[in-house]
This record gives sequence, C-alpha cells and structure tokens, in this order.
Amino acid sequence: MNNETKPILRVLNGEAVSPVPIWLMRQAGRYLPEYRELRSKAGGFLDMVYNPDFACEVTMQPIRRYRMDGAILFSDILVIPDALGQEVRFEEGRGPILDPIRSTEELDGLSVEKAKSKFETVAETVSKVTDALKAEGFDHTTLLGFSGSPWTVACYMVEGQSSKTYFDIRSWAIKDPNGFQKLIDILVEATVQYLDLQIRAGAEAVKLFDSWAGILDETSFRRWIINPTAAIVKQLRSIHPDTPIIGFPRQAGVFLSEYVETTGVTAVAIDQHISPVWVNENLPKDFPVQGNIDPFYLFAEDQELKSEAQNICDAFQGRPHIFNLGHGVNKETDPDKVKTLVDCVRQYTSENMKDKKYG
Ligand code: 1CP
Repeated sequence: MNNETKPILRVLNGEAVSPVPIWLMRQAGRYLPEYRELRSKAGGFLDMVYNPDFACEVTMQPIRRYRMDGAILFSDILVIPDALGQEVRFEEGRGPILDPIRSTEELDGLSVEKAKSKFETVAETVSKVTDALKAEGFDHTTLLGFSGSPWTVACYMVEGQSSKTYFDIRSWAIKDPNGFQKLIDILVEATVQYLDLQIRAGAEAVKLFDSWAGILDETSFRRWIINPTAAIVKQLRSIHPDTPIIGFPRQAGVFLSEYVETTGVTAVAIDQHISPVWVNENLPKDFPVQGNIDPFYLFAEDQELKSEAQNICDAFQGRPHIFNLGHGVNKETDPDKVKTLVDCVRQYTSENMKDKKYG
C-alpha cells in the first residue's frame, strides 16, 4: 500500500473513506498488560521515552493487538521542557512534576540548541517504528508524530504539575503578556525543530495537542492558541509542505471555527464536549475531523458503546472523518472493550457508508 492509499492519509487529504479509519488517543498505555510489563523493566517513564527500542515496542503494541490505522509515536508532551533544560519528573500516582518557571528571568536557563540531542533520540524512535511497521506488514497504518502545543506545554512549565486552577499561568499571561510571550516564542521554535526532526525520521502526519486550550477567554485564545499554532503550521509547511498537521484544541467549543479558519491546520481533532452534529454543520464541508467518543463509553455495556460510536459515525457521514476518542484511554479500561469499539466502527462504516470524494 503506498501513502496515497493509507486510509488516514486519504482522510487528511480531504476524502471521506469507508471503513472510517480509527486510532485512539493514549492507545499505548497502562490499560495494556504488555505495556505494564515493559514499563516495569524500563525504570522511569522518561527512561522508556528516551529508549528508542522500548518506545518503538510500546508504539507497536496497540497496532499488533487491534491493527489500528494510526500508530502514535510513544513519547510525551513534556519532552520539550525536559529537553530545553527544565527538570521534569514523573512520580507514581502524582503525574508530572517540574521546577516551575514563573518569570522571564528564569527563561534564560532554557536552550533550544541544547534540546536537539533529546529530540534526536525521539526521532530515532520514529525511524524504528517506520521500519517495524514495514517489517510486520502494517502497510495501512499511518505513523503519527506529535508535540504538545505551546500553551499546553507552558501550563506544565509554569504550574509545575497538573493543575486545577491554572492560577500561575493565567495570572502571568494577563499581567505580563509580553514577558509570557517570550516563553511561548521559545516553545514555538522548539516545537518546529522537534516536529521537523520527527517528520524527517518518517512521521507521515503530526498532531499538536492543546489539551488545556479550553480554559481561555476569546482574546487569550487568539493570542495563546491560534497565533502560536499558526506560526508553527507556517514554519513547518515551509519545510514540509505535504505533511498533514492535526490540531487538537481541546474544549475550544465555538472557538473551533476560528481555529479551523485561521491556523492553517489540515484537520481538527475534537473532544467529547462538543456535539458532532454542531461540528459537522459549522465546519467547512470537506474539512477533515477526528473524534470524538467519550472515553468513558469504554466502560459501558457493548450495546451502548456501539450505539454511541454509530451516532458519531452517522453525524460525520460523507465528511473526511477519522474515528477517535474525545480524550485519552483511561488506564482502568478493559482491552477487550477497545476491540469491541474498533470492530464496531470498522464493520458499521464499511456496511453503511460509501467512499465519497470531494473536489
Ligand atoms: O506512568 C505511565 O506509564 C505514564 C502514563 C503516560 C503515558 C502512557 C504519560 C504520563 N504519558 C504517556 C504517553 C503519551 N502522552 C502519549 C503517547 C502514547 C499514546 O497516545 O498512545 C501521548 C500522545 C501523550 C500526550 C500527553 N501527555 C498529553 C496530551 C494528550 C492528553 O492526554 O491531553 C498530556 C496533557 C500529557 C501530560 C502527561 N503525561 C503523563 C501524565 C500523567 C500527564 C498529565 C496529564 C494531566 O495533567 O492530566
């Protein structure tokens, strides 16, 4: 299968494809026993991320189990602050812990130049996955690279951990927007460098995770979500004009329309907090959309899970659509439920939908 026939790349090229291709956010992770086994051998989480053999193996695990249409590079959005020189630790049960940065003076310790060697280690994982997909005959699977978007990565850098209030970042960004802009500028530059290396190593499309886009008002959304995303897209396009870029401005709500119109992304991933019917009615008709079943339906009875998945497929019938969750797989999820979902989407959309090419 050449690139033009990989289902996800066809969708990203503006085609409505049947069966609808599927992959899941956090498809590699703790819900899989094979992940837990490898994780216990790897030492720390970042040790696994920076070990290309382990990271490649973990990327492949859900592909082997479910024949997913997309393989997402196993890494983390916090590779950027770590590579820039901010200390990042992952603590059992607490998630990521960083030494917080709360002023422009503290930005002097960050270096995009220094980040390169860790970015290259991650890029080595990408080339290993490219080889593994070929060697194991997964010709239909698209390799997706990714990065956190500047605002979302900055949330962790400034708060120092997962936050409920985002007090420190929001107050800094409002009080001293020009100073805060310097952090965002560093992150734009680092993101372009990081994604460029992933694409050179074989990533066929890339995704920008803006998981905390939804906490911003309209003016701030423009400045901290739309502008940096547009800058990244513009710079990446000048180097890799044909590589699709998927944006995920989580919980953007009605700001989604402006995000789609102005950032230049190829496709948008949507969370479960927005109605697929609204999205279908409000985005340009040939614009590719990825999403958006609530990951908690993976705890539902099969019938309910299937009916919800079918509703989402129905809402996007005729539109270029990649099926996915609205957010990541929970670690308590039964791996068999994931299979039920994948089989259902494939069966339902191959029986009920026809390929429809848009001009
Ligand atoms: O201990 C473990 O095994 C760690 C759990 C875990 C995993 C499996 C973390 C810690 N990161 C990852 C991998 C990961 N993270 C991937 C690749 C695997 C895949 O998707 O299959 C990706 C794409 C991410 C992206 C990521 N990391 C995001 C954006 C997507 C999202 O979930 O919103 C974010 C916000 C993170 C930060 C992060 N990494 C890990 C944790 C516990 C957190 C904090 C999450 C939070 O604040 O709620």
